[in-house]
Amino acid sequence: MSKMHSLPYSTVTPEQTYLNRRALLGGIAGAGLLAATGARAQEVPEFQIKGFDTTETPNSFKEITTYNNFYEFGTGKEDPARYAGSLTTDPWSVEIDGLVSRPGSYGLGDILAKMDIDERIYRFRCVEAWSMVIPWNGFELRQLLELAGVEPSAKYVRFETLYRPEEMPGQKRAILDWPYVEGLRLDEAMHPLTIMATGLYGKTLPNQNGAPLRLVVPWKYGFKSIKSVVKITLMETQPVNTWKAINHREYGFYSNVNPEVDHPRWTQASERRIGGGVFAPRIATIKFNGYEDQVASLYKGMNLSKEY
Ligand SMILES: Nc1nc2c(c(=O)[nH]1)N[C@H]1C(S)=C(S)[C@@H](COP(=O)(O)O)O[C@H]1N2
Ligand SMILES: [Mo]
Repeated sequence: MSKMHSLPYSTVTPEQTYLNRRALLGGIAGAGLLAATGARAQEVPEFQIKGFDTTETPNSFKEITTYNNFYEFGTGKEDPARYAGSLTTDPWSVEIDGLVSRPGSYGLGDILAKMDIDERIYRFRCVEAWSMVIPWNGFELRQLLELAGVEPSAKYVRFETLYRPEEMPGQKRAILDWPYVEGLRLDEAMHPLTIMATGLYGKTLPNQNGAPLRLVVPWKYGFKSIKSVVKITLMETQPVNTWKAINHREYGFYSNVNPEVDHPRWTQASERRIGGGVFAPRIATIKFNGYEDQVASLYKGMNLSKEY
């Protein structure tokens, strides 16, 4: 486990720091990855998962931080990069309550000091049929849940984003039912693929990506990955997530990436990789976003076209 936050960051771009580091470590494709970055994404990426990581070439730092969904700052893809600078992320704490043995307010610094910060290159797919490859830094959510002590009766986890309309201009309008809420079943939350991200490209998480702490669940659609989390509640009953509450015909609780179950407005069979350009061929969407071996067992016996 590498402590990515201790990486020096000076005048080089995050991609340079990151790619050099991976080449040094002899990580995925090593120098091949460096050579490939210039001519990225004209072809459909070769898809493979090694350990936790996809071997696809990551999107650039610029792509990942300028094409975002974060409705607290507006509904345009460029709004978060433009307006999220106003968010104060220090001090920050996360309230953990409900069915836990050590409920309370956990300061971010205290949390980070106890977590193993790791690096994960995940494919990330939005229900709107675009995708990216993102090198996250973060820790496994289960570590944080274990810190609070999950009681045996807990079956679900509910997450809540900060509500602070004076810094989040989108919250002054009733675009969504604020604050943004998401949920996972406990076994999904405890899965080693499920992380709380604290950075990307070895750099502190930019506000537009959900600073200082956001969920990432790589086999689910992007909207499950709730940003700027301030509250985590362990529950016995399934929490009501914002998007399902607004439109349950279009958005379910599970929201697993699944090419067999179309959304009424966007195909789920294929996706457009951000940065590939308008002429780049679409990529076939893969069930559970490529993590079928790791997560299919969680849904054994469920009808995924009903529980979408
Ligand atoms: N609080 C909050 N979290 C959110 C959203 C949001 O509007 N508000 N948008 C979701 C959606 S729809 C997507 S696709 C991802 C986008 O994450 P990214 O901008 O880091 O790529 O964040 C998710 N988390
Ligand atoms: Mo999304």
